Amino acid sequence: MADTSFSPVPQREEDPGYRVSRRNKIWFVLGVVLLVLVVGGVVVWVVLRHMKRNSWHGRGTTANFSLVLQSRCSSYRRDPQTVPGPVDCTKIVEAFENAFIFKDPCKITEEDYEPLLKLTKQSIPCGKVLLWSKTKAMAHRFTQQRQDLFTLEDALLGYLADGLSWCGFPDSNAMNYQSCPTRGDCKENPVSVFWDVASKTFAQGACGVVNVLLNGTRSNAFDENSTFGRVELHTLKASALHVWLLHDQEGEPSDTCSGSSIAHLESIASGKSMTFNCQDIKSLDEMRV
Ligand code: N1C
Repeated sequence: MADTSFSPVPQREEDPGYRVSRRNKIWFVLGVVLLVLVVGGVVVWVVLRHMKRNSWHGRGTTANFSLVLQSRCSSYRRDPQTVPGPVDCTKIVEAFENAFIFKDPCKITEEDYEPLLKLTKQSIPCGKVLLWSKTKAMAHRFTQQRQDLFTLEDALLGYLADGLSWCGFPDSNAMNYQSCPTRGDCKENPVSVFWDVASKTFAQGACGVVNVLLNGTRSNAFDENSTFGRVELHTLKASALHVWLLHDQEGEPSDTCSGSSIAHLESIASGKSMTFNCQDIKSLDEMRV
């Protein structure tokens, strides 16, 4: 017969050893729950951050953005007489970056670029501005040959930014190299606001006859929604507008100086008391500026 006198049924609640081990168990479970919550939180944070970096539909910031700006700034060689005072490239790069670093890439304002605009102020001589719309490569080819003429990209401000992409984050000083917002994502994105304010400033400074190279292979050579139609035309304070409408060497033109889109452009120019002229051309050699 088993002797039960030396193995009493344990008095669970009263046994101090039992109480300690139960408390330990509770602490252990709480610890595990806390750990799971912390690890889960970190994972969710990393995933959300990654999604946020990749959530826009445009190209991410150009690699080595600051270095590219710095080297473009120091290699800028156009008539130095157009730039008032010495150019401080370190300050210019800093002002460019401060316009979008640590900011929501959908809430950029023209004021954000104000310091950069001040540092890159440039006065182009009267009659020497060439605007363009849907003819970027041709316009640049032309001003390569004619160093006295300036597109926005021949001015320091446009030269710095041409072809680049940039944006940041509201809560960090990093640049987003994965993706940046397009106009479709949000209108107030760093790149769109930049080109709008740069184009506005450039057009405001133009005087005398302003030339614009438009694309005659498009059905609407003058497009009211383009930067030229939406921003530049309305800010011009010049005395005259000369349109060069470039066509293909062969084939029928899609739009001409006598077409309705140019007539519309003429009516806007006349409303601003600007003399208006339009010339159909088949080659840049015909441009007599
Ligand atoms: O919308 P657009 O042309 O009519 O803009 C061209 C017009 C030019 O006269 C320039 O002064 O506006 C200025 N401008 C630039 O200089 C420029 N460089 C690069 C406007 N946009 C510029 N970009 C980029 O090309 C920018 O991303 C913008 O959205 C396009 C506009 O090109 P477009 O439609 O052919």
